[in-house]
Amino acid sequence: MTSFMLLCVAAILAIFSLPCHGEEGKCSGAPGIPGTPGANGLPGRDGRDGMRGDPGPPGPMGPPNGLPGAPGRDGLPGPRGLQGEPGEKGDHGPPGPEGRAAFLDPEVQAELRGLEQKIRRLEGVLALRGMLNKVEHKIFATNGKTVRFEAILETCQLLGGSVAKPMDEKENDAVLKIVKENNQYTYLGIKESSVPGVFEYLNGAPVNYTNWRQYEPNGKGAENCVEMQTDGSWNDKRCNQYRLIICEF
Ligand SMILES: [Ca+2]
Repeated sequence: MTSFMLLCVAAILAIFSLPCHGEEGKCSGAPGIPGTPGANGLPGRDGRDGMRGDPGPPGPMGPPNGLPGAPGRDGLPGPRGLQGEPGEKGDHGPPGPEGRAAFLDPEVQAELRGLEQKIRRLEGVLALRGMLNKVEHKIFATNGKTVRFEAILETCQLLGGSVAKPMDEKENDAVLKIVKENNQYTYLGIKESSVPGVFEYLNGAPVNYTNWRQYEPNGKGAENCVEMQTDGSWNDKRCNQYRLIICEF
């Protein structure tokens, strides 16, 4: 043992007597022997939660007669159906804003003046040809044809007028002018009533103006129509003669 201790001392001395190689002549000691490892420390705190994992596989089917599961999610929308029947008509909407009165509208007024002028020109052209004669609010017109009474009635009605029936001297003169210009007698819109010798308008109203020729009417139920002759006088006459068509509008 003594020799071992001596060896140790010799070793330590040898270590101390090693020449120094450090800078500025300082010597550093030799590294010591590492100590023994310490005991384990206390466990650390829990870390943060990890990311949510994938859903697991569906579980096994439950036993029969089990409770029904919750309803599934709605499916995709189906194809568009056929158009339904039209619904009932709705109520009237509220009235629109009030318009401007026609007599205050300069555009409407200008249009009316233009139309009046055009109509007046056309009337002038027709009057010149002996086809039309105007008296106050009535217009008497002919197409120059001669037909039986029934055909005159039909023609005038078809055109939206009626057989000429002068209701005063002015109107009688207006019809007469056309009769003279065409040199043809005409039938008037007057017929014998169920009482022979008593005449009335075609709608059954009593005549309020007449211009019978002397000794007329003389048919006593045999001459049911009334003609105007070229002097403007009236004569009861059978209805099957050809007479000038004169309508009033
Ligand atoms: Ca007669």
